[in-house]
Amino acid sequence: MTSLFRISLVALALGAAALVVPAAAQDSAAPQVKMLNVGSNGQATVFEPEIIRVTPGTSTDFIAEDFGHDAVAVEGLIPAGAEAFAGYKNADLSVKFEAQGVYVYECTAHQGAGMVGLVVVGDPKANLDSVIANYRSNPKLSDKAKDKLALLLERVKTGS
Ligand SMILES: [Cu+2]
Repeated sequence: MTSLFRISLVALALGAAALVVPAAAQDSAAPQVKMLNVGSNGQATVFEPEIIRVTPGTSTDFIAEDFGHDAVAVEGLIPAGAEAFAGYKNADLSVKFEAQGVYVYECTAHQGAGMVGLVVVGDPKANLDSVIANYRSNPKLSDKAKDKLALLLERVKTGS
């Protein structure tokens, strides 16, 4: 069996499984971001997905799949009036997002290597321009984190 064929079979099986999951079970599952040493794309120390989009009032789980990571909101790069969140290293974290807009967050240990992510709650336009205008001058973020944010914010801006 070729690997391509095998992948197709797995995709078929997953597709079939998704069809039989009751809607209620899907609704009760909080959106998840995994904290990983290596992402599925081979990238080291990443949040996966790097951008997660949720509706206001949704709890999102940050899962400490691998050791050594945390998820901490970056001051000045979250919606005005939003509550900053900060998880502990090696611990799962659940955050209920209310204020609309873009939340930039980092892994304290690895933001120097570019381990940052975005949560987009509802309409990103609430603060997207402000985040784009301010992230480069943030004194806390490394150049690698800023370069990663440039890519992620462009994706949010273009809706991709
Ligand atoms: Cu990390």
